[in-house]
Amino acid sequence: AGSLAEQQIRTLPPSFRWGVATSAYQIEGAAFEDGRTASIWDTYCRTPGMVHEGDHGDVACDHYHRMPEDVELIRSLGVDTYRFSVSWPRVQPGGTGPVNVKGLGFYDRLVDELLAKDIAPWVTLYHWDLPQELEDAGGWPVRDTAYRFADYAMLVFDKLQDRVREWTTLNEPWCSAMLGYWEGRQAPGRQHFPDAIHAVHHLLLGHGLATQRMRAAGKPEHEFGITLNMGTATPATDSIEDREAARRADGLGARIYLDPLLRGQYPADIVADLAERKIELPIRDGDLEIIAAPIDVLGVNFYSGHVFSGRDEHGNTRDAEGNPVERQIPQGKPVTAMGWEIVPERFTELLVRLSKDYPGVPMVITENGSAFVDTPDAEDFVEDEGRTDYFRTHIGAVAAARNQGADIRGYFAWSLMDNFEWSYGYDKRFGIVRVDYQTQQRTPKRSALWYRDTIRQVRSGT
Ligand code: GBH
Repeated sequence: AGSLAEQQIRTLPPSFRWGVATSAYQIEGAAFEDGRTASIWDTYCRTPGMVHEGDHGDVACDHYHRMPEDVELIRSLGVDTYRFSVSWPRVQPGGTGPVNVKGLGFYDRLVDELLAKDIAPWVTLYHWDLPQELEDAGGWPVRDTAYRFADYAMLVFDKLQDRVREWTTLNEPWCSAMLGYWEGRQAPGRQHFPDAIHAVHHLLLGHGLATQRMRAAGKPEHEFGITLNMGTATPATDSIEDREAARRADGLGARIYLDPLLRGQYPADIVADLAERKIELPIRDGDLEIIAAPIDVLGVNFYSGHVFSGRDEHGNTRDAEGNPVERQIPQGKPVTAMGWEIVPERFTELLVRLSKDYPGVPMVITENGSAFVDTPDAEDFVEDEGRTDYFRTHIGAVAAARNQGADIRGYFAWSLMDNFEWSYGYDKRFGIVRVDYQTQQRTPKRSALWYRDTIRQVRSGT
């Protein structure tokens, strides 16, 4: 029998794809070796007060020097695919000009190492590490950055396309735009809403330009896509202001990306909201056709879902600047160490909704996972029951969505190992493998063993 989640998981087909995911700045270290230049994250980490305890990615998991061992670790987990990102300033220092042969050589060796162990490489071209020089020239709010990104993408594609089938352009453009240029909680730490909206368009344009060029240079078997982070936005009550708050949260969180990518136009309600604030998307003729270049797979990163109210604590529907209120209302559910509520049923809801609103695009869960305060134990912090439960219920939720008609082809656990958790530094641990940062020793946690056994069971149909 087993739990409901376990029963759901057993309905996944033997062909379902299983992986683990990481990103360059979070694990590589070797921040200034072999010609790599600074990214906006190197700069942000050195800005006092931005990152927990002044942590940075100079060493991180030292993966750059331990890559072969780490690939062996991946193999031992029994996954068939490894999702990693390429560091732009490593491959093209400064973000323009010729390729840095040594930097690109690292990914060349990584791909060979993976293939030698029968693990498919899944490349993400941009996981937030913009070369600092491009930020100095204006960053994502300026149009030129989109063209620079497409040039960089081609440098990587030319070298690896003979061995890499799966290509993701961007990881979570919402984070790059909104956390980077509006909330300032991520690099480059700017706080200007119109800049963030310009960044949205140029990120999408960069995705489209890169996708078109890679598609033209590639083979039919290549698959191209983008990864979006999405949750759910539920109105707290049936009131008009709560429903409006949820609509806006979903609009700026999901539809402003999904609609241009998959329907060729920005959502009219959000364009109207922006116009009311005198903000315009910097669209030029032909941009929407480029952005809507066909994709083969939509990457979905899910962590939590939220309930929204359109009123603040005092009952006001407008904030001090006159903008409509959008307040998240905690539901009293258990939370992870990030404070994010654990709501696997929302994951099913999101995936089923995507399959209905944007039919015809296969989905892959490119990230899902959790940080927990791993409790010390005889095995040294590896008895991570909370994380294991999170995986069980969320993979069950994916299977449930599949059974309701969502076309989901695979799942990646975030993350292979504990790593640099952005503004939270090394304080928050998402790994299924523990990293002792003093010794760089890797130890699989209980969740890793559970994941390995689950994959084995699904593959064998037992
Ligand atoms: C991902 O981003 C990243 O791709 C990855 O690099 C990172 O390590 C991982 O997640 C873990 O954080 O404050 O309750 O509203 C996740 C981005 C953005 C997740 C916003 C949750 C809202 C939570 N996220 N978010 S809440």
